[in-house]
Amino acid sequence: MQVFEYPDKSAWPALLQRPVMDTTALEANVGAILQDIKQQGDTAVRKYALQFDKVQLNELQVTETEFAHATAALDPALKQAILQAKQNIETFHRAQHEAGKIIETMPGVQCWRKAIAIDKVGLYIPGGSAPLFSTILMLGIPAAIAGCKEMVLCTPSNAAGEVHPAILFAARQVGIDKVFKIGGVQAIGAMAYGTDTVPKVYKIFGPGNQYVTCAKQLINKEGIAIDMPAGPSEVAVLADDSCVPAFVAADLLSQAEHGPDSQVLLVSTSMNVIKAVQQEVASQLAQLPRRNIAEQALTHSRLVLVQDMENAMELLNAYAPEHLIIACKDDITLADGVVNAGSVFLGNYSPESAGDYASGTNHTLPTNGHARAYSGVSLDSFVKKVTFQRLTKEGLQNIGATIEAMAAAEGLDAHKNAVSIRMNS
Ligand code: HSO
Ligand code: ZN
Repeated sequence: MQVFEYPDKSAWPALLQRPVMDTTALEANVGAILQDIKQQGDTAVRKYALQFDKVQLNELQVTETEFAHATAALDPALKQAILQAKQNIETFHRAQHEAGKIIETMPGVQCWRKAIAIDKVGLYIPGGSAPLFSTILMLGIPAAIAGCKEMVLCTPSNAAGEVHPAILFAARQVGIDKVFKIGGVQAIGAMAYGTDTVPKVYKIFGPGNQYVTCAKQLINKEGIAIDMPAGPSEVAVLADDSCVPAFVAADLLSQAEHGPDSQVLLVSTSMNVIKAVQQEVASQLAQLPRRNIAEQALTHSRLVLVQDMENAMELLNAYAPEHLIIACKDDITLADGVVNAGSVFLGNYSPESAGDYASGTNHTLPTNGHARAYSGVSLDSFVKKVTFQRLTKEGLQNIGATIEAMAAAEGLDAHKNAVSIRMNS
């Protein structure tokens, strides 16, 4: 990990740069696969499963028997953990529900807003090295609370055509029963366009590799909504002398183990802290089964020594991390200074892992600096807010002249007439 001592502001942009992911080179290939799925449906889905995932899929949809086997096969302690996490995530997301209040802006002019669930949503859960069943909770729970009528889940199977039991168990727990053994670009295409087996959805959620990300961007251009622009995972830690270097190191490594392109950043006012964390990272890394991945991520990770906390917060707001851990004695006061971050973890006892799995907050968060303008997934991501209004005759009399004046000034006489005709009736 590279150390930067008191970097000048002019050096910040280079220091805060993310590993670049340019999907333009992929677009032609990914676009061709999507076209094929659009035209050939399930036939194309099977063809690409064989070509890319080396799996011959007869039945695309997971059967009841498979769900039952998964539940029976899963370790009871893991089931219990999933249920506990589910409960906390439900509690936190249920509280995000807003009652649509009727607002009377002028006498007789009532306006209100109602959150209505997106009818059909699709969730994508990647295969690969870690079966991210926790992401099913993070997406499926708010979708269920919002009241989405159709929830579809696509995830690749292994070469034997099996899906990880924890994925099936988690899906069942959140009320998803349509699970398809489809991965990659094919999955995004199948959910975007619909096939004979896979229902078409209106919004697609979930992480994925660069091909999946590119596919999501392409179908988004065709009018299907997506959760957010995705990029590699990242964490920034702000630590002072009150931190426990072993804890900080563990947090940095927990994010580094996600993928070789993950990025971790430590910002501190103390060189002692930086040195101690460095040492801890080295010794903890040696013990990790995924040390190869974490090691690669650490090559583009940074340790930054800054003058003071003000400087630190300015730097971190400029970086806009997906996760921000504040391991400082004034963590609560410092939190007031956070402007750009996806999710913030305060104090020495709030590891990112808590939010990744079970405290209740959502782990689908804006990466790549998008935290400057985007929020993470929440109940809001699964609803549309529809506005309603009802004007009484008196209400229209009260507001009519205002509308007529504005419509006339815009030269839109038909608009003006729609009011005048009523006022004069
Ligand atoms: N840290 C990831 C979420 C996750 N962690 C899932 C473990 N499982 C999001 O950046
Ligand atoms: Zn994680």
